[in-house]
Amino acid sequence: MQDLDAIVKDAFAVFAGINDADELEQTKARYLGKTGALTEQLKGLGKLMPADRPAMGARINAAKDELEQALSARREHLQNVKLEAKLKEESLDVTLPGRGSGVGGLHPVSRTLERVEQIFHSLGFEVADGPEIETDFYNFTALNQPENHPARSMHDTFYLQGDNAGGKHLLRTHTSPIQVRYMESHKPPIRIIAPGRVYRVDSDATHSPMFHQVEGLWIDERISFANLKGVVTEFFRLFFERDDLQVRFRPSFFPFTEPSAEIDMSFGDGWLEIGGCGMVHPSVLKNVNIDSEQFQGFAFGMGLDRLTMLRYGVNDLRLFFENDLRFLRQFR
Ligand code: 2NL
Repeated sequence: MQDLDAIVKDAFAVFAGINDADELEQTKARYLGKTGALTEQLKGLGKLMPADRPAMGARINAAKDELEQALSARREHLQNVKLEAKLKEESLDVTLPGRGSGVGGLHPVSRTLERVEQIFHSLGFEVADGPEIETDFYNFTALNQPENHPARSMHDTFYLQGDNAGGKHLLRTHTSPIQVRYMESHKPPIRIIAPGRVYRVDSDATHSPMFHQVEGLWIDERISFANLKGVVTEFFRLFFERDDLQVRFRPSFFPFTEPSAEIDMSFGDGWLEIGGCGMVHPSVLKNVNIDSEQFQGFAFGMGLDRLTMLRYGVNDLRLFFENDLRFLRQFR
């Protein structure tokens, strides 16, 4: 049988050398566990003469107490060391100045939108809104878009999955459906702009799958192509703050207008295409129950992102959608 004093001495030395709390608890078992050294001593009591058992039992229990005390002391020591290390690591300088809260600002495209709305408001236009998820009817059919037109294909338009029963749903490809809905629920005279996000399957330096458009619509009894040119020209002169800015119409085609034109504005020595327009097609008016004999009007459309690029001299459309603060901060 190992000498009790030797066991205690050995345990003290071992405990003192342990620097990890878990390891300390595991080592405890070597002395006080089911098969630990002191436990073995207790089991050996039965082999002693009955008269010797009480004294030996008392000595073993005293040794157990000593070990428990040594363990507690080591535990506390390790805890203190750990706490010291943690406090040191988390030391914080309460005298440092606060970080403050950063001042945000409007996105450049939002600034353009506000400017566009303000200008058209000054020309008597209201701002209309509508859903970004549209039906085939409001996005295409009501706008006189033929059933087999390539814009209606999955290559060009984002269709939503799994709801073909009640008519296809899609992400609107232009803001015209806002105007179709408005014409359905309002009688002429109608004078609105319809700005918003639109979606097309397209992505490169000049095309983003999501971009911003603003369309305009003026319907009344005597609205002419001359009114269209006047409004569009006045808008661009106000927007770019240039009284000498020229606007030119080039013949074009859209299914929803007749006649149709591309809008060019003077830019340096040349011309720049900046939008499209035309007189609202009688079939479109018929689709929203407006009498095309009594009423007529014009519509136009342009890209808000493009307007923003021109106004601020930004050369890559993707910068607007990357949320890089180094870019956005320049517009605060
Ligand atoms: C472009 C061309 C255009 C329209 C949009 C329109 C809307 C209704 C009826 C008729 Cl409800 N027309 N919108 C008309 C002509 C051109 O946009 O280049 N957009 C970026």
